[in-house]
Amino acid sequence: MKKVISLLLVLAMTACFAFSVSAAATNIIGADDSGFENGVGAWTAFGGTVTFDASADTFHSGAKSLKVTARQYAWTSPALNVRTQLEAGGAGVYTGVAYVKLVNAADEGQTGDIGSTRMLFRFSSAGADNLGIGGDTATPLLADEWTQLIGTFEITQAMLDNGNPLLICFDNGTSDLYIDDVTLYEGDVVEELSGEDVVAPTADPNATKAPTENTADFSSIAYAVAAISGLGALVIRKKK
Ligand SMILES: [Ca+2]
Repeated sequence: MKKVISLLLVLAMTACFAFSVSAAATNIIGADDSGFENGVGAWTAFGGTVTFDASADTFHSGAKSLKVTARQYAWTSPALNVRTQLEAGGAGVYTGVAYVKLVNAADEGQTGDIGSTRMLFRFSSAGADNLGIGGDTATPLLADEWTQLIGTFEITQAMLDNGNPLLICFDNGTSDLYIDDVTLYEGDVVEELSGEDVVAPTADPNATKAPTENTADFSSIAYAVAAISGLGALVIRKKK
């Protein structure tokens, strides 16, 4: 009987251990597009003219981040079309993470258009389906710390069906920004990743793309400011 109890205890402990170890969340954005170690990747300008390039000035991980300057409007920013990844994952909840830092300390302490930067997932060329994650007027960005923007948003089948670009971009304010480690996950992994030092996967060292300066507009998409519906938005400061 003792042996049976011992065996049951071992089995129970094994089961507890198995359940306590969950698979790490998998970033579905490519390494080059997440970490900017080999240039700007597939990011293009959206909503006006903007200059951006991989920069070694500062970084959240690796050796470079994306430096964004000369933003024409508050909504003008580099944008990454993640339609392919979202179509593959299907309708449902996703979690987005990015790290943002102000280039100029003079922009600190301001709220509204300069102080707040959302990681905005923009789905419609008419601006009707925008989901905002992260920064708000109560949490202005800083120049000496990376701020983690993290939150969930829900992709509907209608968004997948309408054929419009599904863009990640950064909204609000014309301040210059550093951006790094932009990552995207299927499901709600906010609890798992909040406060964690989320970094981009290691880029393929053989995929050497020359850094390029991109000042082109993102096609001719008409932009209209529309209602933002943020879901589970969180902003976390990280010293770096
Ligand atoms: Ca980086």
